[in-house]
Amino acid sequence: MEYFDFVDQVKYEGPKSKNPLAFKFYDAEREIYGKKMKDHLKFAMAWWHTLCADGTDMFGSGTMDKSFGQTPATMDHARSKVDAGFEFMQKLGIQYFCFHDADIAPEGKNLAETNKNLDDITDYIKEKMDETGIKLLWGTSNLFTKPIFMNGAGSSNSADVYAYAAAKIKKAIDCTVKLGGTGYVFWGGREGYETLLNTDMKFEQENIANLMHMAVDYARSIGFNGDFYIEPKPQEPMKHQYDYDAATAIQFIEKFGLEKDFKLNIEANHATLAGHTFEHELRVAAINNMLGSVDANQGDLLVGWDTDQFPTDVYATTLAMLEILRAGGFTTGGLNFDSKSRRPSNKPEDWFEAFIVGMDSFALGLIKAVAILEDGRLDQFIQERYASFNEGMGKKVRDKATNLEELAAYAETLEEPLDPGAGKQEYLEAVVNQVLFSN
Ligand code: XLS
Ligand code: CA
Ligand code: CA
Repeated sequence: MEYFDFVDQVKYEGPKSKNPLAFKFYDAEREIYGKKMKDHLKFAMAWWHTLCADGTDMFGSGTMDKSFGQTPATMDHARSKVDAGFEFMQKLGIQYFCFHDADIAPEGKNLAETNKNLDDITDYIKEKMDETGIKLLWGTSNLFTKPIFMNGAGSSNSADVYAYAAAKIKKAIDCTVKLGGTGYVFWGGREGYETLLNTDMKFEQENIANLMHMAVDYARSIGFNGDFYIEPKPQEPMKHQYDYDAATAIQFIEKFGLEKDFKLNIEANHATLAGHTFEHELRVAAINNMLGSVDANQGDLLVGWDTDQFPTDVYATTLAMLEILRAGGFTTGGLNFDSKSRRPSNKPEDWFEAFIVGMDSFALGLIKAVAILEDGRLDQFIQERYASFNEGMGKKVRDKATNLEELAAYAETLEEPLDPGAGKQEYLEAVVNQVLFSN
């Protein structure tokens, strides 16, 4: 059965095309900066937003029909989502997907039945993967929706809930390995707390880290050689999160000795919720060798919650791609559209158009980031800005070959006032605008 019969294959038609169901900038096979566009960008479809989310919000029920002709929460529905999902990815030329266990199969009456559903659906997904060549980017377990996780999963006060979470993680790792995934994500939505009055913070954090160590040991024992990722996010849904932003998550990873196996999955909207830019979070990850994968979306800067919009801001995608290129590009990771069409964008055409603008915005970001690197003025400015560390006392500092007494004696020989040099932010912003808009 064909679910999206209004479109055959979404093709690249170039910047002048007015066809809403064509790419204007994403030209998958185009070589740029040493690789094909599709290999730089490694786009992935998020199972949850694309095939499950129906537009429900705090104030209203669903606006989108995602039953795909079947009764929701049945195995027939799960299979029809697989069919619809693979048709969707093929028509858009998307080569990867990401999932939570709960997105792909309905819950059974107990763990054993749920696991059986997961076995059956992953058999079916695997068939489709073999048929189409589409691959799994990463898998994860949903440890936040069920009421038992109300106090957290790895950070739960209940040892039984902790064991249940471990069972879910074990099975989600099995599914990820079975489908050849290159990443496994921990997004700790409920791994935080509401009030310190009821919380042993130190114990909770140690328990989360232990669970991660056990997950690594198990996954390695069954042949997983991909990366684990922590996905930082502040506040939502818990008030205080243990994985607030990239710097906090890196501190956690290093404190608990997880750095050999873990990197970060950076999400644009989570960066802005933490009061950072997307490029800031990418840079913090990159300079710590922790840039693993990216959840590509954008938030609404006028509201304070996680709106998971499709990325359309080319300035932001350009600065993000600049960070990703400077870090050497993706290895195990990619760009997962953790994005949903707006609640009133409720027709299947809208879902295609949402992906098209997201993919085009990142393609433009890639093209413009390469242009910034080739232009060279930004890199050159930064090099010159720190040039005083290339000789004399500056070089001694760089080489860690001096001490406080020597620096103090040197400082007394300097003519005051000192001039550290202008930051020239406006000039640099003008350079970026020129690269963005000059052709
Ligand atoms: C929620 C997160 C979640 C993770 C995977 O805000 O973005 O969807 O990506 O659990
Ligand atoms: Ca995410
Ligand atoms: Ca999000």
